[in-house]
Amino acid sequence: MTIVLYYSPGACSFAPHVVLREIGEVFELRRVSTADRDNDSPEYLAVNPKGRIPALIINNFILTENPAILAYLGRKYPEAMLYPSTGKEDEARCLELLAWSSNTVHVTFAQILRPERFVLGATDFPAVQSSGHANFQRCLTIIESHLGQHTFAIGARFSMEITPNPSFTPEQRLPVFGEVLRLRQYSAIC
Ligand SMILES: N[C@@H](CCC(=O)N[C@@H](CS)C(=O)NCC(=O)O)C(=O)O
Repeated sequence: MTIVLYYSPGACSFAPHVVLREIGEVFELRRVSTADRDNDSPEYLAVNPKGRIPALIINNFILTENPAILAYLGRKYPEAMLYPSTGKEDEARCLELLAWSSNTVHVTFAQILRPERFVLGATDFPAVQSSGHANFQRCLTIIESHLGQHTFAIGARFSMEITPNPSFTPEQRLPVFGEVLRLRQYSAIC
């Protein structure tokens, strides 16, 4: 089995990176720096034509999009107990959180860090960025109200639902204390 994770420092590839380490399989990290626009290179576009990080290759199977990557790894390695592969409400709840992290929370960071994705003129960038900050605060309020009562995002142990975004690194204020404590051990990776 060969496993390769394409990552960029500080990017949302942090989530599958943590999950792969939790799983304990040997894997290769390939750095594709979004800051240096390595993700626009022909070599990387041949892996992921969308030009986004992360991408995972297991043997010859290439997979992109964090919710898909995380759910796939969770199902493939049930012994790591990071994902409830039950086909029931707990799995639906997990997928709900993974999807929301990717399609809503992550987008607030894109507004702040990549405003050119949303408007063409640089004069409008500050407005997009302000909106991104406000949207992220709204996400934090939702996280607080829905998850703040619990030690972990789902169930009674560390799992993958809270990892899909670099906003969820230990440096950030987060109410899900168990997850934050566990993630602290990964403060040296990104
Ligand atoms: N929907 C994708 C989003 C991936 C994404 O946008 N990743 C960022 C890094 S956190 C990226 O590749 N940015 C490069 C760019 O914007 O050019 C997912 O959930 O995996």
